[in-house]
Amino acid sequence: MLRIYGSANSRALRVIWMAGELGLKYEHSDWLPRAPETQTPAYRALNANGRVPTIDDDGFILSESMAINIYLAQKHNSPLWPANLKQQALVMQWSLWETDRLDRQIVDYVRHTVALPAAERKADIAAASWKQVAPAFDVLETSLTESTWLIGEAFTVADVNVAGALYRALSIDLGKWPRLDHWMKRCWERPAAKAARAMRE
Ligand SMILES: N[C@@H](CCC(=O)N[C@@H](CS)C(=O)NCC(=O)O)C(=O)O
Repeated sequence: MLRIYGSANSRALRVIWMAGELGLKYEHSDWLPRAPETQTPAYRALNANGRVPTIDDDGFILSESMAINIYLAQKHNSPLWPANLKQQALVMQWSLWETDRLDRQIVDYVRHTVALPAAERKADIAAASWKQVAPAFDVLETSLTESTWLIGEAFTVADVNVAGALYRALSIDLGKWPRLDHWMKRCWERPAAKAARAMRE
């Protein structure tokens, strides 16, 4: 049996979305980041970082949301994991790119503009993160002029991983990036995405 550790209100959101895309049944340890359960020796034995998400797939323990989604899609022979080696490499490229260029930056930007109580927001953090977010959005916009989805004409793990990580961008006006905006809407309108999102909102 698959168990997902981590609340939809965390980076586990993208894993829950992927489980939905694959139609997987799973048990859920619905824990928020830094919840006491994530700090126990038992959980640290699964994820030494004490972070979520982690999965336990019949005893196989895996952390890192991007790696989890790639593993699950491969394991279940999903068309979301392309058959072609070069397209597989592009899934890796986009997943690693997002982790490097946007994953923390988008969270910082949204937290310090709207999500945190006004008194806790820091304008310098918002400005510094936007300086990285905006060019990354430009990169996505350019890529999406060349293809319908991130990798050609089929929806793949790359779309789940990048759009899933951009959940916070759903609250940003993306009018300056129309293709990114349209792609985000197409990704987040998928039934599995909507179901995952509903667990958070
Ligand atoms: N790169 C990791 C990041 C995991 C991560 O930072 N998770 C956050 C919640 S979204 C967490 O558990 N934070 C707790 C902490 O920082 O102690 C992934 O994508 O899975």
